[in-house]
Amino acid sequence: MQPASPVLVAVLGDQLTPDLASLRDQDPAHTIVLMMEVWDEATYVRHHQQKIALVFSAMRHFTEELREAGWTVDYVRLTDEDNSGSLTGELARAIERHDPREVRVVEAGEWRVQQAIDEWAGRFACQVTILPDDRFLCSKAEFAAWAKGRKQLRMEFFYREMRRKTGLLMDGDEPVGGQWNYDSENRKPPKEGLSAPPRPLFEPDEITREVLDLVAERFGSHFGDLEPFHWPVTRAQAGQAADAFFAERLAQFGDYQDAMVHGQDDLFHSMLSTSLNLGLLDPLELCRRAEAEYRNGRAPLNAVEGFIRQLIGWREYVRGFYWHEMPGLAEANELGATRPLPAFYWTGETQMRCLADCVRSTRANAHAHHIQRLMVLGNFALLAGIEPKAVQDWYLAVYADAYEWVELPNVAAMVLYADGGRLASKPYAASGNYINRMSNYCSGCRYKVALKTGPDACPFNPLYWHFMARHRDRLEANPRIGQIYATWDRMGEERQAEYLASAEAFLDSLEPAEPGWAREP
Ligand code: FAD
Ligand code: DLZ
Ligand code: SF4
Repeated sequence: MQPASPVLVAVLGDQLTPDLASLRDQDPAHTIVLMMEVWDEATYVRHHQQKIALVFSAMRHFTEELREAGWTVDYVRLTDEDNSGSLTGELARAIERHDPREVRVVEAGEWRVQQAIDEWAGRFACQVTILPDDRFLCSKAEFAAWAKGRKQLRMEFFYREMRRKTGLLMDGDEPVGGQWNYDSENRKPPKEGLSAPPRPLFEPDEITREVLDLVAERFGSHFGDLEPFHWPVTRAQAGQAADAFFAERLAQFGDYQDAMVHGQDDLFHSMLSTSLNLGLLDPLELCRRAEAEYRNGRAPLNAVEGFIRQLIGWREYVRGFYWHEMPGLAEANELGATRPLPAFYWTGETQMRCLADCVRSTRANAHAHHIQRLMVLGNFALLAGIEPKAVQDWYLAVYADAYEWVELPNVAAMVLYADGGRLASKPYAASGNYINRMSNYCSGCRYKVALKTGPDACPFNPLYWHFMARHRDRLEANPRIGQIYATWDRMGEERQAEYLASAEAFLDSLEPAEPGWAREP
């Protein structure tokens, strides 16, 4: 008797979860798991070298984990002869090799990849089953139902639904502590000498070393330092990273969530986004652990609620928002921003100390923490009117945790207000004052944060007013920001002209980036 043809389960590079919907309930004896390192995924943007190494190493380690659990894995390496370079091409070759009766795959995290997957059923003779990614708490349909009829999609209301749904930090129907959100207690400026315990660093093993050599050879011209490489690449390492966070940093995460300290790249952040996005950690499990830390008296409510809000609030919300707003979100440019990305985003060569430090961390670690991404790198792009696509490409290329489903809503909607306010109630625009309050950057900067105009003024100061003035028509009616125009009007024409001239002189001095950093020219 002929053996029954197998089921072929395609597992994408960010689906490294043993309980993935496509693997669940399958019989390892009659299943072949297909994993594919392909050129297209490694180069659709020119990812930071550490990101490629992280994804390939985690994929290879996951293969080991699956094999130990009894699965047969057909693993395609980037360097395999005849590697076609695309996921669809490699699936076609695998279908020839295995003649499966069914191909199973969990929906992709990115629109671009999902478009390709949607063509598989028409292209291949066998049955193709596409399953929802239930590693997220909120399905696409659930988000769409919540969003229906709402003009603005505010995270806060979505978040409350997620709290009710999961029961996290709930006392019956009421939020623990009486408030849903302790954001106002997440904004302590850094005190002198603030430092956090170092996060665990994972030394490359043999598998990772081989990948690092491959990346150095094939992708050595991409942005970013490849080494030192310390990311968790296995579920066990990601678990250790989470343990260390809960034991050593969670308690202060809340107070210093928005703080920035020169040269202190992680502070009290969890540094778990890369593991979460690869599927090495389960967000709900992390939230339950965080809640236990609060209930056991080991971490305060502002820290635990803040952490849970990031995961079941922001993370779930931006994913829902992405699928709800695509493909238009990738093209949105409601503020009509057209300036090219300045070269310093890639080179780090700027005298603005805050930006130089954030680009340094980005280059060295393939990471910058949230407030650096939002209020330094993002705020500058917003105020300077940088073209959204260039900013989106930059963020997608430079961070080890970047996938379009999470990057794009944060960049286009939260940072650039390119969606015209579907996501954020107002643009996150700020002058140098904000950065000065929340960091120790300004004291060592060549620019003076106290100066408002002129060549020595902190460029954020005139840029802030330039932005407000050029978008007055749109922003004046916004109740959360419109009152600022009374201050602008009180300045008088002469002072206003000084602000605008200072901003323009600075903008004129910006050197645009050479093409080709983010995408192949
Ligand atoms: P922590 O501060 O410890 O937060 C805990 C977790 O909450 C994170 O690991 C992450 O999973 C989640 N989280 C926090 N904020 C957000 C948010 N705004 N959106 C979604 N999830 C959130 N995060 C990514 O994972 N990938 C990206 O490509 C990405 N791009 C961003 C671009 C911009 C412009 C901004 C403002 C934010 C972006 N973020 C992105 C969100 C956030 O900055 C990172 O998740 C965070 O810095 C990761 O570090 P951490 O794990 O130490 O986070
Ligand atoms: C990010 C990435 C990279 C660098 N390489 C691969 C790869 O070779 N094979 C793969 O399956 N996935 C890779 N990924 C992750 C994919 O781009 C990811 O599946 C999409 O971003 C989400 O749809
Ligand atoms: Fe940044 Fe301005 Fe402060 Fe310099 S003075 S570090 S440019 S905010």
